[in-house]
Amino acid sequence: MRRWRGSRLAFCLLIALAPLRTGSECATERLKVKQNDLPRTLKLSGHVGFDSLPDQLVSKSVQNGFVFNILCIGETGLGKSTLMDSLFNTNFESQPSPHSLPNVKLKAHTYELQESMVRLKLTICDTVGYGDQINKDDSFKAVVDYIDQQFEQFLQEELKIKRSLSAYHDSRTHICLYFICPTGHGLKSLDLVCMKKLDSKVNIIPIIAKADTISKTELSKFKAKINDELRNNGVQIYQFPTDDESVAEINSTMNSHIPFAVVGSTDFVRVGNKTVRARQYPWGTVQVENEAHCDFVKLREMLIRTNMEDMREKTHTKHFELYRQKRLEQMGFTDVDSDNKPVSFQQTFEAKRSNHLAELQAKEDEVRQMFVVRVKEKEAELKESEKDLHAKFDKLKKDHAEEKRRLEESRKKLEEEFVEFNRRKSQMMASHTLTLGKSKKK
Ligand SMILES: Nc1nc2c(ncn2[C@@H]2O[C@H](COP(=O)(O)OP(=O)(O)OP(=O)(O)O)[C@@H](O)[C@H]2O)c(=O)[nH]1
Ligand SMILES: [Mg+2]
Repeated sequence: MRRWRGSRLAFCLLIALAPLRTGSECATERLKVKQNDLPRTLKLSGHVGFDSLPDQLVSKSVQNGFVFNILCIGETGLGKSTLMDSLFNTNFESQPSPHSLPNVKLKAHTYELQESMVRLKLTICDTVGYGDQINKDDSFKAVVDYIDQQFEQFLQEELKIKRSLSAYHDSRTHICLYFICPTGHGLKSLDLVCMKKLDSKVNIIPIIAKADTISKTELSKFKAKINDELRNNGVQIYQFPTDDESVAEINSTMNSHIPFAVVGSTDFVRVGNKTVRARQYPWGTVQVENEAHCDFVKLREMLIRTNMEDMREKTHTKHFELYRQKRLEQMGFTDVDSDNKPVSFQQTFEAKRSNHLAELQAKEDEVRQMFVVRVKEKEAELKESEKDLHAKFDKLKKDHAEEKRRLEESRKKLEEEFVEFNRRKSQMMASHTLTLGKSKKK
């Protein structure tokens, strides 16, 4: 069950309840909790009952169930699925990925788990094809996009007028387990680039996968090297919180064990009179839950038993808050104006709205202006073609008249020639008759 953060919770409850109380009706004295004031212990004449608030919260939370989302990033075959099976002591029946994918994809599966009375909706998201490409420059992009997509979905739900956040399946990534290849030589550039891109978006816990393949002395040097490289490259990894005294000591000890060197297995071996999850080799057995063999128990303790709620809380208050801030700024919302004076959401909205309307009006004017210009251009074009047509028509008319005149002239000429011909013909005929008459007389 949840741990209650005693004094902080009491303080919050007192603040939350203060406005609900009215002086005269109340048997207890009025609560005035100011900043830096210590909460007053009430002198009650009888039992009021708000000390049951924590129980009410627990019962409501248990009723609603919990959501936890894990993102496993690691090269193909590094033991991601086996570790998840080992952590939740079940078999998620995952399929191995091929090595030949052209790019990285993310595959998420949601499972409903129950332990005692507590229900957990667990989503495990796996990278598929991570580290398999020759050019790994863009390998981190699919992961960044996935995380942003989950934030965006939540933000869109939050921004709705009718929100249903209680029924909404929150798929934001609460923890990213980054599986490091047990090379003993430090981090690969892909590891550093990816973790650097993600550290402001998600809680990262780096883990050394298949830690049974590395010797004890090599392992401590490897851990130190990884931590140096993370520090030198400014990669912020998740730190278990130390502000709650009930877990401060264990958490600060565990922070010094990061990156956890883990071993996973789906096999069970009989050791003494117990059956344990283990990997068996010709020379011996590596027990997953044996703290002398690996850090699996430490990881499970930190991830599931002690800090699950902190990871959920940090995802909302730190990473989502940052995403939300950036997105709202992108949308043009701000808390202060150019003179650093506070502006309300409504003012920003009104300003944006009138800006938007002015932009729309300007666009409309521009389109109208463009339309008028186009119409004028078209009109001028039409007038020009009309003029051309008229000119063409006049020319054709002229040509036609000229042709007609020429034909008329030729006709007249022909007629004259015909008349002349006829005249000559009759002349000829007359002279021929005269000649014949004379010869007969002889
Ligand atoms: N030596 C060793 N082998 C392991 C460990 N964990 C898993 N394996 C083995 O590594 C192989 C791949 O394990 P998976 O859990 O399928 O790895 P994965 O990262 O989920 O693989 P993909 O999903 O295909 O990318 C299997 O043969 C496992 O038995 C480990 O801690 N140590
Ligand atoms: Mg797998």
